[in-house]
Amino acid sequence: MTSHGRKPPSQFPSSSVDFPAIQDGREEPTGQASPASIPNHPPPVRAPRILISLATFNEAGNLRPLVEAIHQFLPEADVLVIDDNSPDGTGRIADELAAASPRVRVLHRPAKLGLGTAILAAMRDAIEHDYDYYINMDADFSHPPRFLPDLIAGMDRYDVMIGSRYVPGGGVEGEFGLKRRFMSTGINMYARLFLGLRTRDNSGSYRCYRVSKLKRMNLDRVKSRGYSFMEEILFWCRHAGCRFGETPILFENRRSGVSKIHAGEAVKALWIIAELGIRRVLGLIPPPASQEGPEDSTTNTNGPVAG
Ligand SMILES: Nc1nc2c(ncn2[C@@H]2O[C@H](COP(=O)(O)OP(=O)(O)O)[C@@H](O)[C@H]2O)c(=O)[nH]1
Ligand SMILES: [Mg+2]
Repeated sequence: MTSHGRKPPSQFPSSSVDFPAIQDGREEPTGQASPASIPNHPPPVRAPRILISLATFNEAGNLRPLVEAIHQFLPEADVLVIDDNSPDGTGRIADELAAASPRVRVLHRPAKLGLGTAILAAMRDAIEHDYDYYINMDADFSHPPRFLPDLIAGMDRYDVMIGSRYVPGGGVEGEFGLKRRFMSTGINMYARLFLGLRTRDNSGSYRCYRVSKLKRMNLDRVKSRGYSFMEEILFWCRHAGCRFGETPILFENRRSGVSKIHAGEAVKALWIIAELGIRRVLGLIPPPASQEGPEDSTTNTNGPVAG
């Protein structure tokens, strides 16, 4: 694997969005401090550092306008494109974007290695470069950038914010074929059942994670390489005591290019989730790397509690 255009992550002096503030040197931005624990000189408050990853395989028609749109909504965010040697030249476009903007970096991988491994690589990058929040988005405009501020806003209460199609106000715009709807509803019920998840949208990848929580998890335990990664990582986040929020999004059909999901991948995903569920029921899941952090309190930020 090679990485091009690597630059140190940027510091954000100011922000156009109403961000939850991060206090330097403190893990959790929220929580009640007792008067005795309030220092005379509180640590400086700064805007959070945000990394957004775009995994790409043949997204040449989408990448450039998507990066522009992201920076319209979150000008301070750094974008990491993870391209798996796309035959359509997406990697070259990513290099051009990185050359033109200090906010864009590219990780080139030699071959199509799966969306899950791309997101894992981005999580490791976020940890390595000390970001506060890490967001993943599909690179086909299915995840409209206008919802980015809502994801960020939920991070003052939650460790993982899910851009959700299945909470009030969320949904799918345009055509959502019966087959796809059935698959999506089915996989979500399946994941809730096997993995004990209580969140509604467990299969979408439009999410924001608190990097300090990712840091405390053992990412080497993640088995999924493809699409079951979305459910599996929620399982491990829950295992690590993350608090979950869901904010409604309107998913859109991809603007350009074609989907890369195929039947073999879907079957593999079902098996990985079932195996993890069986290990969970049999008590064979090792304890989290660190036991710190609050228990799961699954809640929606906009709309009723998910349960
Ligand atoms: N780097 C990388 N990106 C991938 C891979 N498979 C899918 N993607 C990207 O992951 C995102 C979701 O994939 P997509 O084909 O749209 O899946 P769908 O929305 O479920 O149909 C898109 O940005 C794809 O370009 C892969 O193997 N490697
Ligand atoms: Mg898509």
